[in-house]
Amino acid sequence: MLINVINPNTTESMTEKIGAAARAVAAAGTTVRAANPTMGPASIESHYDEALAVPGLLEQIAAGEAAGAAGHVVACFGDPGLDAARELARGPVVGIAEAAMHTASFLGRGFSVVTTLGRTTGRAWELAHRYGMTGFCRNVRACEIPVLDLEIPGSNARETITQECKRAVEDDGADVIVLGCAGMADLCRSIAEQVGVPVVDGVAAATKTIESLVAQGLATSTRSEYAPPPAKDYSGLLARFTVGG
Ligand code: 2AL
Repeated sequence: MLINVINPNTTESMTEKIGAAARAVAAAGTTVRAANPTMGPASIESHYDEALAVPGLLEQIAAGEAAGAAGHVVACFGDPGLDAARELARGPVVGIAEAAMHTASFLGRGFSVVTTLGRTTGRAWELAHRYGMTGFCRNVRACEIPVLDLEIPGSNARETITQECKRAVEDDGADVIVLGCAGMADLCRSIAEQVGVPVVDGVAAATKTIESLVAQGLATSTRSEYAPPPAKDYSGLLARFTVGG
């Protein structure tokens, strides 16, 4: 099966990291297409970034569909464009925040999210509410690390994030840690070793969730809200997003 794993920002080094995290857990028969948009923000850490990342993300959903993808992963912790992606795709679409939170809920009574900037914590809480996870989500903690700092070799991001995870265990009573950014995927194992509780990377969790849904023959319901969008013209810079043209 082909899984389309989309980094919705345009930073290729992060896309490579995300692809490696997905391939590390993928089954023998799974091929991962790791891609990012050619237009949009270099990282997603504001509502403005998130809104403007969505058109490029939807183009990559369409490209994955054309390549025959059985399912899609939206690999940004704000789960941007998830509903729109579900309207476009035939197979299932899973966001890394929803996959990570659900996976964490299987592993303990409560989890804390450890993320990048404080300004992204409101979105993470909003997603916890949406996914029915407030009974499990003990806290959302920020490290005040900008997303692109995770791409700087030799930065002290790993140490800062590890310390925040330790505080989450001690101060929040978290049984499980959820990493709050796709750019943290490569740090998951080493942080888990140092923190001593399960640490969930959403890229791995979402990739395995897609494999599971596809293996069960399950795809998004098209009964109502997630039916394909109605045909209509789009104009100006968005003319190529015209539906049914
Ligand atoms: C993210 C993420 O996963 N990718 C990105 O560009 N921003 N999330 C975050 N909380 O900063």
